Amino acid sequence: MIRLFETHRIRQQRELDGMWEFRMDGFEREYRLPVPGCWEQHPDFLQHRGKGTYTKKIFITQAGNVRLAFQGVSHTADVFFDGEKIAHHYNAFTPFSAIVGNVAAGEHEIKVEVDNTFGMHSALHIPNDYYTYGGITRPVALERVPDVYLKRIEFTPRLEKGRWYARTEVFLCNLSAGEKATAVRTELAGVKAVQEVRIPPKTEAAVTFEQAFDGVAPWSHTKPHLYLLNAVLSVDGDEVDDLIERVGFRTVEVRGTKIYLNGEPVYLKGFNRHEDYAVDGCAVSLQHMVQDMDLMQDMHANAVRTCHYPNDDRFLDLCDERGVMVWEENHARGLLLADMQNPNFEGQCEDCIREMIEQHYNHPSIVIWGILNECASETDEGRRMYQKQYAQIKSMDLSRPTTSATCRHFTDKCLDLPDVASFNLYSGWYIDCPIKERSDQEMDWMIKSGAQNKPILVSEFGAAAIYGYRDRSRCKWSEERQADVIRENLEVYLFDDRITGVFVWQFADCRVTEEGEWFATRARCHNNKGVVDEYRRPKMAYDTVKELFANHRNGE
Ligand code: ADA
Repeated sequence: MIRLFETHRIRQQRELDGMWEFRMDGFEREYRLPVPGCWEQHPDFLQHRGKGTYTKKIFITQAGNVRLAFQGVSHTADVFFDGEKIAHHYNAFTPFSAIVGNVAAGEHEIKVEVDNTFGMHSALHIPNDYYTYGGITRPVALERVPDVYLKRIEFTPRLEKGRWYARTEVFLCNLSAGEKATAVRTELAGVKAVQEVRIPPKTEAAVTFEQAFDGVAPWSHTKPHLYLLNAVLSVDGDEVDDLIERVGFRTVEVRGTKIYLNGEPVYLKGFNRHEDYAVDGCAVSLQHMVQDMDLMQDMHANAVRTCHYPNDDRFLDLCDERGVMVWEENHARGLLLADMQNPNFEGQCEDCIREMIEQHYNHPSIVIWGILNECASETDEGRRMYQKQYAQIKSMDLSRPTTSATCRHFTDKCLDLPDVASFNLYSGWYIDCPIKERSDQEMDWMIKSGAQNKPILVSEFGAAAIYGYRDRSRCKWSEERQADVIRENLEVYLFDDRITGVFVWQFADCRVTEEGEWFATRARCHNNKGVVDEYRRPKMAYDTVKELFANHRNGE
């Protein structure tokens, strides 16, 4: 399943989830592996870094244009159709697609060469405090598209004098060699419209609808009302394609030191969540996504940060349905300037931001775009790159604020750039210091250094505990100590008026890479700061967060 709602009624689409043939470079035998899935789930590849090839035979019943849509391949994919290369894509966490024109009816072969190796070719997937898995890790769909098809939709709602309006942009593509006369019809919340457009050969076009919507219920974290936006494309009078999006009427604004949703100030309280589950790896199943959502909401969270990369559309669909506000960020964690000076870095970040926003623009739950977690924001060269990435986001989406989580304490040079300032601080774990005093120091400095009159979020804080390790001494790594540290931090952050949100690091334990830096020193080669372990077994801190989040603003 690609999305939690049907995206087409006219377009023929089938999902290619299931068993694919597989071979791993350097291994003799052949395998059959599940897609979506990580190859690390197979006992031969438990922590294999290399190149593997997936193949699948498909049968096309009606000749025409075939579109293959990949929601995520970790971390680099080269896609071949009947032996011809049709796509290359870097980054496990953003979707991509490819179209093969005029495919004859009959049997065909899809081949995907997958690479999860580290090296200069990969500036974002590097040895890190999370694991880079290998495989076709998110769903794949095969579609039959006409010569002119609907590429995507951008829905931008706004509230003016108590009345809802929206700009709907429908992007379409003409694959043919001839100009096409088309009509795009939209329907949303009972409001219908149609526009005609002639598209020259081999080009793309967009049609824009500006409309008012009366009687619609807004989307909010307390009442997440959703609507299906249906676009239908006709060519020469025949309905040939369609695309359905699910949207919400909501606005996000920064005014002074607060974040406003539909004109009301909101406080974000939630978790950092890696896409990583004990037996799934990063190919987290829908069942496990739902379990994560149920557990976070049981702890009265109303927000989640997709640390440190764009997430699976299905998880974001769940956030839309449940009213969980999302800080989604591009793919980067803890890159030093030397890492950011990898010649591939800026291009790979630019691609990631573009794909993230184009794919996720319509999720009402996404309320903030983040970039470059704990990267080199203390350097002039780093600042240039932060500036460029914020500018790229603003060129694509003016409807959401921006932020970035810094750990460049007292040295950050980029705090004036984003709309919201955010900091990661591990008082009581990495640094033994009075929490209130240290967070005052942090914010006083941030406010003097660019973050004045901006909302401030605590994007990370927490402590580690080994699940099941209980110790009355409440020593480090015991569940007791983790619960104490989280309590002491929340008792400061939840009640500091200068802070407009907190994200516990982290929701669940996650696997880390053994190669490289100090991550190998992490017990079990996991980041053990989850309030649940990788099997979602709650530690004592689970009830601590539940108690403190529930008591904050009546758990709203
Ligand atoms: C950093 C980083 C997280 C994680 C955390 C930790 O703040 O942003 O990804 O590595 O530290 O557990 O130390």
